[in-house]
Amino acid sequence: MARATAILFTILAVGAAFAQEPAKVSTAHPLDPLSQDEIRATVKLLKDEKRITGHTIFSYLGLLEPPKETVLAFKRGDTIIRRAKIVGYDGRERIALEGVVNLTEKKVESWQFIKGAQPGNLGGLDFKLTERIVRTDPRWIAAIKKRKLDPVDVVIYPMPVRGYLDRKPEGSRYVLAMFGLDEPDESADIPGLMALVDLTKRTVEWIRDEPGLMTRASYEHMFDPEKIEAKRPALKPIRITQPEGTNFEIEGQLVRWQGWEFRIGNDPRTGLVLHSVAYRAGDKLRSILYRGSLSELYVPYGDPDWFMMHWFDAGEFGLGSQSHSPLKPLNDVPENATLLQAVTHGSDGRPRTVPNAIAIYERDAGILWRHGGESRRARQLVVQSMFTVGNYDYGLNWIFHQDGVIEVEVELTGLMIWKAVPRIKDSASSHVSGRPSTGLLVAPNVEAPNHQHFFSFRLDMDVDGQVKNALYEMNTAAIPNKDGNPLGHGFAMTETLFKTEKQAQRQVNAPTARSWKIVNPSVLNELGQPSAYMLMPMGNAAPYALPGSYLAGVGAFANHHLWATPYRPNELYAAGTYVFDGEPTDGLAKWTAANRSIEFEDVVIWYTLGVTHLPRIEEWPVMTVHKAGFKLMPAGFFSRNPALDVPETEPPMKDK
Ligand SMILES: [Cu+2]
Repeated sequence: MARATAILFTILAVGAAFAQEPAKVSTAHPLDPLSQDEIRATVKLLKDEKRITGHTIFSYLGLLEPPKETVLAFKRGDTIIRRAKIVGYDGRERIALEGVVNLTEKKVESWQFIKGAQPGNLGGLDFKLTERIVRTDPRWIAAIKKRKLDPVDVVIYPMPVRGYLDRKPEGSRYVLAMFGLDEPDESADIPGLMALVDLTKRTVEWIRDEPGLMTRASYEHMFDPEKIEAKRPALKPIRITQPEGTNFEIEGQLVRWQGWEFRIGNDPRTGLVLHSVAYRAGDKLRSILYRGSLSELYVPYGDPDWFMMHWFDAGEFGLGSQSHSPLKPLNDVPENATLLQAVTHGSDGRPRTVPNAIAIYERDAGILWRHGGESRRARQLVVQSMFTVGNYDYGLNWIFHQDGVIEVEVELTGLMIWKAVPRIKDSASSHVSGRPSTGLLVAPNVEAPNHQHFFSFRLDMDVDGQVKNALYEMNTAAIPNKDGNPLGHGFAMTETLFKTEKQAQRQVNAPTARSWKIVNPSVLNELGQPSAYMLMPMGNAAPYALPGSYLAGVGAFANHHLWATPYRPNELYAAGTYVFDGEPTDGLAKWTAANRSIEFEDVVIWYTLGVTHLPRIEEWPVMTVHKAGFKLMPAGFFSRNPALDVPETEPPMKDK
């Protein structure tokens, strides 16, 4: 079993909103993340009112964003009502709770216990509890001794059940416990042995004890920062400095650059959030994206023996709280980066500061445009953050271009999870035999299994205004001969309006150059075309969980690349609020069952970006970064190339 899994469950909860600059009334905004003081005040109020006890674990403690109308109507200096949203778990009563605290009026506005719901992001609770329950179970002790092992040497890996169980008593929190050895120099899985643990009743419900050959894998070939030798001579430096200063301005959470204006936020669950993304043309600020964020990150594994190995990294491990990883200057980010800290919460409800949590920097981006001898150099603005979730590291970058393009990029790096296998070499024929492969041997006795990563992005598009956006699909195909294409070379693009949620559940399709467009028909450009932004897919992947399988249900959002919903402020997480036990109470599949209208509504689009990861030996013992992403591109928003006015790059002043 994967050693990294233990890390997943033992990560100390650190907490992420950005630290506010010294309080200036003028820059305060309703979308500012909660400050340290606000987090403290929330918990103090809950304690004073005896709503929480020492057994309360905070799964989520962050800003409850004000209603959209309030934000849109906000003017500097207006009174701001601040609210905190809480999702927690009472570790003694073992029940989920949800609440809202009005920090301005110092009162609890709502408080309820959610029977049957199982929050994630509980710090080490599941791990610690599983340890205690399993280690005292006589059946488990007997099974270990039967294998001539000492229970003290055995490590326990609790895995979420993810809907694997046909039925379970309502309210019980379950984990599947797997077992292994973790010695200083080697590691092993204990195949055939598994326990289903009821954390609520604190019992081992069953033990599965089947024969299996234990294989040991040496740590010799594993990633170990201590053993990395820098054998190459250090490279002569490339200096990336901006002696005349940056071209962007930061004011509180507001960033301005090359016509772009947006606010930086942070969600304890989904990490970096961009708010109110707009483009300034003269004195007119044109809205594009009201709110853009990740909504879930789902990682299913393809090894049939590892039926429990699937993760929901946002809902379970808090990308903006316990998984938020500080950026390392000069390595994660270039020399000219501005680094911001973030404030978030720990599972104990205390505020935590993540240093260097978000980087903002300009970078050279090659040629912007060119014809003949006339050309311009492109500059981009990158907003970067990283998350470490167990064995994996993810980058999330929002990249602003000078031509109105917003690029969303994810970076995948870190360590591949691995399992111990008997073989120490692969034969050359294994690549030509047609034998299906569910993983790759990456070191003697070490196999990295096939898996996938599905990022769901929630994009609340407000193209030139909040309401009456419409979603179209564009497909390109050959024109039939009979339709005026007698020579057979003609092709045409067709736009299709989606009127309902179900019509808008779509897949990428390279042969028809499929893309989607969010159109505001009430705003026209100089040529009479409606203002629009298109979502341009790049690479993508489809999930392999068979229809009807337990995993296809819990990972339903990955079944479509595109979803669309009418804006609802509380519909934030594609896989649902409660992903831990695979029985979400909400999420895209459930909301869209109502098949609501999305025609000329305040449309929210959801894009599933998938990566099918078939391990390569060159990704061992640590993966070089793999990038994936998509673009939001203006398509009628402007009346010509908006980057036409970018000036030619001149030599720096001192070189003249
Ligand atoms: Cu991967």
